[in-house]
Amino acid sequence: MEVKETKNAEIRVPAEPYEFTFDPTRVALLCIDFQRDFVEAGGFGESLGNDVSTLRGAIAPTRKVLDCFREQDWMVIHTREGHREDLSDLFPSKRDRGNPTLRIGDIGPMGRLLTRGSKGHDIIPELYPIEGEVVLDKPGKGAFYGTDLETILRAGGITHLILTGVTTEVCVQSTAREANDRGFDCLILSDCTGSYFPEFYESALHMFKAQGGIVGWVGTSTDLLTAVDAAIPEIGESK
Ligand code: TIU
Repeated sequence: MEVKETKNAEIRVPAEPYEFTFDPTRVALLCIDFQRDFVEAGGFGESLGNDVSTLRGAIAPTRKVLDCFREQDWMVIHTREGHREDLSDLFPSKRDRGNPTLRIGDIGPMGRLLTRGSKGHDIIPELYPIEGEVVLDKPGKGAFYGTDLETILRAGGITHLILTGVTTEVCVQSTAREANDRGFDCLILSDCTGSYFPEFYESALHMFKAQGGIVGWVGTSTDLLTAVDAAIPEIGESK
């Protein structure tokens, strides 16, 4: 007799350094800091001297993964780096680092840089959260630092994380390391993350997967979506 796959089937994704497997009831998608301030002109990223166009390639593939998670009703968490309007949670060391022309809290073309409530601080329209998704404000680079992310994940029974976001070697890397130390298995999708520095993007991905996956696994959105499709055929049928 043919055994039908169920929603609880293990999903197996080709990845490096080896296959990443997860129980779909225990997985969450992290969309890290897809904010106008990093991805669009006139924001915090540009104020640091960066070419923000280098990040835009990550948006379309992340949208496909987001659509898949929404369709499956799997947990989605969006993070936003930024600070309270009174800047009471902003360390002087972070405000003054690099002596930029515009600092966090100063007014730029999209409002106050990296300040909650400003246009620049918000998530880009292409990946905008919908009702039921977690939006997590964080004052640091890692998404676990100074937030209730770990509580949310543990309460939801989450053990496996799919990581997308910007920038690869800053907030994504910090978050992956924090997650790894807390016992979460992380798959970083290489086409769903971006850096202002191509060499840092490459190095960060190498570091994740080196030494048998010392921080986590690296894969692609296509391989993830194909694996989900194969394990849960109704995804394809409902499109
Ligand atoms: N500057 C840089 O590459 N990144 C950040 O400041 N924050 C995040 O990565 N979100």
